[in-house]
Amino acid sequence: MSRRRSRLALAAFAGLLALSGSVAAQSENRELIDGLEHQLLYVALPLTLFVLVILVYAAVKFHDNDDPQPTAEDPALEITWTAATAVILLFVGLAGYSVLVSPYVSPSQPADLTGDSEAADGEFESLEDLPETDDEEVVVRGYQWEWEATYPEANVTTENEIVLPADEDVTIWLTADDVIHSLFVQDLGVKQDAFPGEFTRARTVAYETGQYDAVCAEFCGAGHSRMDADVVVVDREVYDEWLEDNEGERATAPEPA
Ligand SMILES: [Cu+2]
Repeated sequence: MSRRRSRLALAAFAGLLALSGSVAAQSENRELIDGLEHQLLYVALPLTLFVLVILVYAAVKFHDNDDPQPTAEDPALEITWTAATAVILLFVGLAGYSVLVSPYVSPSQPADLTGDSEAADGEFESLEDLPETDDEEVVVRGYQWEWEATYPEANVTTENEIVLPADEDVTIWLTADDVIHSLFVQDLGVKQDAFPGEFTRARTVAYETGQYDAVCAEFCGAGHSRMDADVVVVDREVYDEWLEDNEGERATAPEPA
């Protein structure tokens, strides 16, 4: 490759890296998901270009071929593309799997945590039934069409606001009153269904303080589209102080510093 061409290739690669975003992820989940998307992009882009080039080449070269011939058999070529496809699919599968098994993306659910394989979903109907975790815990209840968050540690409640401490493992215990809802916080890479009469677990560690949008991602009736909430991530000290100041009360979220 000539120097100029290799320089061009380098510049293109650098551009791609810049496009793929060097911005720090807001949470562990987001970082894992973004990383996977970039890995898949780096595989998909050259493949797409490769197919396009062959397509254009074939269209230009054969566009006025009056005597088309059947393709000759070429076992070596066929084995090569079958093996190459298998390798690529294996990579995609492994890359996806390595994100799926993360304890943040797919946290252990109540029945896994108790280690009781017999435990049915319905056995975790109240907070007291839930297994202990080492995480900071918030209980989020979805109902038509609001989200209510409770912080068991200080019995504080917030309406359509979910306050989380930054840089801390957080478990969100989700449940619903009426129909199935789903808490989706895109910027934090969190999405988990909430079912009536049982608890599901979402988990994350948020790295950036600030305010994030949460929406309901499961169609749940006429008010579904306005079933949203703010996730407010604050420093640990702010979080603790806020809990203390509002013990046993309904509160509004602190300012994200
Ligand atoms: Cu909903």
